[in-house]
Amino acid sequence: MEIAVFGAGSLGSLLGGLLAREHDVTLVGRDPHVRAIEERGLRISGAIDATVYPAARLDAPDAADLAIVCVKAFDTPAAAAELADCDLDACLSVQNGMGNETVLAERLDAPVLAGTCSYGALRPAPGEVRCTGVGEIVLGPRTGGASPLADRVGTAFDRAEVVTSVADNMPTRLWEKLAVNAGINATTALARIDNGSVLDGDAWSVAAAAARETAAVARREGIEISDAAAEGAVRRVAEATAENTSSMHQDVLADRRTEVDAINGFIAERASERGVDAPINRTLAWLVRAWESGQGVR
Ligand code: KPL
Repeated sequence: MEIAVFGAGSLGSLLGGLLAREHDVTLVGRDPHVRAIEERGLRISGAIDATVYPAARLDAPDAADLAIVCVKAFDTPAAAAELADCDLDACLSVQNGMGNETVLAERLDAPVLAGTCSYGALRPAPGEVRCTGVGEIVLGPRTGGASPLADRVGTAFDRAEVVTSVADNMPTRLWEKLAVNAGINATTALARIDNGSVLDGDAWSVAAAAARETAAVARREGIEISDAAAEGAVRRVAEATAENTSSMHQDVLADRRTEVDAINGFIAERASERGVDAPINRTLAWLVRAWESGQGVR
């Protein structure tokens, strides 16, 4: 399969690198990472050890069987505009935050699948990615149900030994992932702690409350997630990725804009539209946005 991975950050590089063990992969990213991959290939270290040689470029290729979008949520409109000129059979969003698939579907002729990822990744240097935890990709039609296309993509991922499940309930999976990100990302970024530390003391009070609020908003949207299930999902992921630095924590350490608008900001906004109280998500969004403004990255 010809696969273009749009967004060669830590997750895009890891996923693209793993898929390159079996498929014809092009990573679309920025220099100096792209130049390093062109010159020396992509080194994968940590839980998986491999050196792979995907193509790497700064802009979208003309065509691909599958585009995998891994850019930050705030870059989705720009990625969609660029991908609109690419001849694609399918697109898969593997991103944090809510609403990315809709933005892509509005711009692209190709069908858009939704995905979530629980692999952990860090990009320590140009041309390198470290797998900090083998997780799972879950993918399926963005509005739920089964589709032969999702099965084909799942089979292609399996062939590359990427742990993958094809799901017929992606809307529920996306809200569960949102609860996990709402609980872990801003809490770890503001307190500068690793994922496992959200299980302790006051950090857990904040993370669990953010997850419960997410479940309450999801239920108003017709997605049945109990408070206990949302809290349990945060706990499971925090345990499984205990030593990881969350993506928002990585952004804060690197003085980059975060995805808070598409995570806690999205929940706070939906909550107020639906008449649900979400003070913890509102506060987390406000604090992270204040940090972004102070750093001049907002
Ligand atoms: O998705 C993640 C992220 O860091 O953005 C989690 C699941 C919290 C893993 O670090």
